[in-house]
Amino acid sequence: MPLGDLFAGKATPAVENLAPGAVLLRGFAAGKAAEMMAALERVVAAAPFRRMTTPGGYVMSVEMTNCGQVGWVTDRRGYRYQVTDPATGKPWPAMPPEFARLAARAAGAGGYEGFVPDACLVNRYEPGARLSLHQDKDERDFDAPIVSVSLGLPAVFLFGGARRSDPTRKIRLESGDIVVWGGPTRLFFHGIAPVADGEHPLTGRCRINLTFRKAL
Ligand code: MD6
Ligand code: FE
Repeated sequence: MPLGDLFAGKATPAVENLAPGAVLLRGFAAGKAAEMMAALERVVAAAPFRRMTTPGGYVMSVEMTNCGQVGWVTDRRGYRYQVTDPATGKPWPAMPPEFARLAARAAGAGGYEGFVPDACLVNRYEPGARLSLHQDKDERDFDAPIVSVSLGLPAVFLFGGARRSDPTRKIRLESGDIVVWGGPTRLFFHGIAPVADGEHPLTGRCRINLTFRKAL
């Protein structure tokens, strides 16, 4: 199948290589954005957004929730994946099939066939919220990529290198953009600059990011 067919309604795929192992698929999720938001509403009804505390005692500006077999959490005891939502004591809601399908399709377009995520961390940014430079290293399997879907307000993705002190590139992410990130870049530092105020027809006054991982 031509790669272009993977992009619903688009003649030309916009695959942008960020670095060996990392690609930006502009607009890849645009045709599925409303469906994703509808599924997300059902997730959030069972596992509401909340602001978590870092091990250092800071309350994060980004609100988070999860779906899938395990969810990423942080508190004074550290960062980890766990089966239950600490806010409800119940297992995280199952990953909606449309989430898993989109993530697998995007991973394939980025060169990672057979991606089966078991965790989806959902980030919600109100204007001013940010995510400081970090590595995603709480997963057991660094061979699998991370697939990151942006919805709603745009943001500036800070894309660094293997060391915290490496220079960062600034990449504007719009609603429907997907970053697939693995291989040699899997442990690169990255973050999100403070989100600018605005209104988006899909989400209102916020940005939503879904990151799909193979954590187990
Ligand atoms: C965000 N994303 O876009 C935060 N991590 O809101 C991440 O932290 C991230 O986009 C690993 C791989 C891709 C990402
Ligand atoms: Fe991350």
